[in-house]
Amino acid sequence: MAVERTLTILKPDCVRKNLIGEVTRRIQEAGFRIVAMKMTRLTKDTAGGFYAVHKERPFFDELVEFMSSGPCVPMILEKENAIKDFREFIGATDPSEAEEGTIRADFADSVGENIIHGSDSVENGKKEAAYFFSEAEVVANKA
Ligand code: RTP
Ligand code: MG
Repeated sequence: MAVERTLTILKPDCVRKNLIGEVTRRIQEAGFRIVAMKMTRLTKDTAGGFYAVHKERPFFDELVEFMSSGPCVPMILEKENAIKDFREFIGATDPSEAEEGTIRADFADSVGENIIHGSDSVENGKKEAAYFFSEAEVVANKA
């Protein structure tokens, strides 16, 4: 299996609930290597740009409002089969449908406020990683 990178965001509800440590611990325990990480607060423009694919969806404004409501923690993670494995690890978008033991099943309150993001394809993972991190900020790229 190929080594892939995925972009995750510990969303503002994860930060507000003081779950940065617990979720990061689980990410590492599951074998994902953190190769870039920062804390930042998205503006409405940055949040809207990140989720631009959902621009026409009825929940878009709510999503932008939520994602810009407080600090969040984007990370680039590396692992064999990272994209699919991470989506399984975080669970379904709606926490009531997420498998037991997944991040969203354990910590998320609703489909709108669901703790964590995971890229849905290798290609989108690359775009999303570049949206948050410069090449120099990716530690695995440094000598
Ligand atoms: P994400 O992109 O954040 O990893 O989530 P996802 O792939 O599981 O779900 P996606 O369809 O890409 O939706 C992006 C985010 O929009 C919010 N959402 N709200 N109120 C709603 O019905 C609704 N549907 C989606 C969630 O925060 C979701 O993670
Ligand atoms: Mg998505």
